Amino acid sequence: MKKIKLVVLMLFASFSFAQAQTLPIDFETGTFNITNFDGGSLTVIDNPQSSGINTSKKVARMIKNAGEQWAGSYITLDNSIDFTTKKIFKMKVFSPKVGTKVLLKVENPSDDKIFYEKEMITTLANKWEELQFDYSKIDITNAYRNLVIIFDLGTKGDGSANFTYLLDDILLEEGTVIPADAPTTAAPAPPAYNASKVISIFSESFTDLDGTNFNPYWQQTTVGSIENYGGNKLFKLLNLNYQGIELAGEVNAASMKYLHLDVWTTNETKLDIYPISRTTGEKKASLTPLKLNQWNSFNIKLSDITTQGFNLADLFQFKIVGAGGHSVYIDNLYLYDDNAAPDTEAPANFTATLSTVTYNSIKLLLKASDNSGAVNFYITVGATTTKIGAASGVQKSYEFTRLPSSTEFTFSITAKDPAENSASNNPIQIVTTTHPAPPAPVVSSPTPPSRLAENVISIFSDAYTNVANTNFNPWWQQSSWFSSEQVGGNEVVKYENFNYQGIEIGSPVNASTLQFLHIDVWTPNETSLSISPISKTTGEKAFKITPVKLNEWNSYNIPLSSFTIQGLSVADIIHLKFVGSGKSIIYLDNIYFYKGSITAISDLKSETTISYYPNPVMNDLNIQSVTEIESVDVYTITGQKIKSVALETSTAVIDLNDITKGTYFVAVTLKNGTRSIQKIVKK
Ligand SMILES: [Ca+2]
Ligand SMILES: [Ca+2]
Ligand SMILES: [Ca+2]
Ligand SMILES: [Ca+2]
Repeated sequence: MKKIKLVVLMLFASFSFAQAQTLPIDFETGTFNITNFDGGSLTVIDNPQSSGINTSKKVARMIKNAGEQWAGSYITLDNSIDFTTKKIFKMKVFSPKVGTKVLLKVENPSDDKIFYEKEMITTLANKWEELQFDYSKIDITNAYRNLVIIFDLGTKGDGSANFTYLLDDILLEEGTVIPADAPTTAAPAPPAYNASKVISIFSESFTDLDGTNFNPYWQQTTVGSIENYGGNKLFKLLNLNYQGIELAGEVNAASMKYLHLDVWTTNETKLDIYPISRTTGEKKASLTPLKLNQWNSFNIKLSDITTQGFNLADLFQFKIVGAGGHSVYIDNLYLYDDNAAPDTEAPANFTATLSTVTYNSIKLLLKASDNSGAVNFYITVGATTTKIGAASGVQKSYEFTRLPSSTEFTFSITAKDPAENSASNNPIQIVTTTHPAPPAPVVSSPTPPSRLAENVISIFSDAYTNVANTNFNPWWQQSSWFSSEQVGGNEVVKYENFNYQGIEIGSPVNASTLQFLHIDVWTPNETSLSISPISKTTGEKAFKITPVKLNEWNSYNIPLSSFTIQGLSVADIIHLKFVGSGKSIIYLDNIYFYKGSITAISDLKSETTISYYPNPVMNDLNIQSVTEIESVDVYTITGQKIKSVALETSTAVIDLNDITKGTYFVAVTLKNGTRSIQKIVKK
């Protein structure tokens, strides 16, 4: 707004000094210290429009005459306004038209550069309405005494009925500003229910579940918030496309019959709510018809949802979906059973049995039936009790994981219905001992040879500089548990409960000038392991590194040609993926791409002097080396080892008579630890 110089104002001002005033101002008694400026004229008159929300006797009338577009008036109060706790201005206004701009400004009486202002717009024509001005951001270290009022700032008045406005009841309140689209009344009060017959998520009429997150970030455009308007809490969804609600844990709602919610909206055209179960996902319930500007109370029959295959016993989220861009207010979101009779019947047929035990997990099977439709199991082990919900008559399995090995556990299990009626055979005790832990590596993996920096790109190794910012445990929905451990003073990566695992390399790897992917693997129980580099452009290609020798380090040098021959580009490797047979343990170390012919300058001579002939080969393959050969292994193109010969000579003759025509890799391991791999063709 254009700044109004107090000095200028004084020239045009007319004064009517009298009794000083403080907030609230209702204009009923006394006179007011009013200053009009630049065409504004504020006078106290008998209420000419006694109706609606203002039937008081006296009001103030502002006539905006021809003058400046900022024409208005101010009231000088007795003292500075106290904004320490109350920061919402309210003022009743009667305007001849919808969309009248109403500016309420406070100013320091001696320095007009110190001010705060808010402008609101009328929503009614020729009716009293209360406007709210949010002063929550005002700098309360300043003093403000003048209350400035300007109607239709930016438009010059003409003194006509079109520029005549009434105002009254200027007051300051605590709380928050209630937006124009908010409910004008409270939602209908829910009936009273027995505690076991209601599960309340959001309502002041019941005890709500603890820990619900009403505004989780699910990439929505919605601005979700809990608002408190005049002591009534509402769940507000502004600019709604969709909104999630996350319960603190699984809720057993199997005994509930209805889902209730109250909805208020000024503009939403389509609204759906989805209960979400941990095991069976989401099911939709449409909220129709949706009437605008009034409370819509919905009671959704849960059997309509459960018959679609929805498990109410592990309800854990809700999703609310709108047409897009509208505002919705929700209150009284709860599940209930409309049968008022208290449940006095205890759960029957309660069984608890041991399912599977491993070195670190114990799985229990639980089952009971109850007339309510729901049963809760309480498993106490040591000082901890875990509550598990189930539907009546449905077997529930529960697994305790990450337990110490070779340890005895005593589980004391009780079954109760939601009304806390106890099964007659409570508690059932199960005593069991976890199995001994599988072997773990005690010696470090083989130390990789020193290599020139340009010949190696390392993902994980203590020997080379690794690619920065690699994520060894991205969430790819795997069952695997990741940890990093020290083995013989050397860091290794451990995946336990391993089914598959991704590694997201910190930046894309261009291995097109390199020849091998090296990896060291130690496992007590995995017998089928494949590794897949994943290229940004060409996807993933697998190579099976079998057989894995158990309880020792296995070193693999996988020719990159075994991936490129399948169509993989090694110029943009972004991830590595490992796939096992499930629930195994693997330790990985020294994961790197390298160029094999040069390990270091000093190794140049020895390695390049290994020769293979003839190639292509019919029967015998001759291998000659200047240093002693330890072993020769023959692999298929997919990495399956089909031949292994242990030697202690510098020449070898490998009989390839018995293998079928095709391409193979021959890996020579020298006594000095270096390894060379050659592609050969069998005719
Ligand atoms: Ca009044
Ligand atoms: Ca409420
Ligand atoms: Ca019962
Ligand atoms: Ca290491």
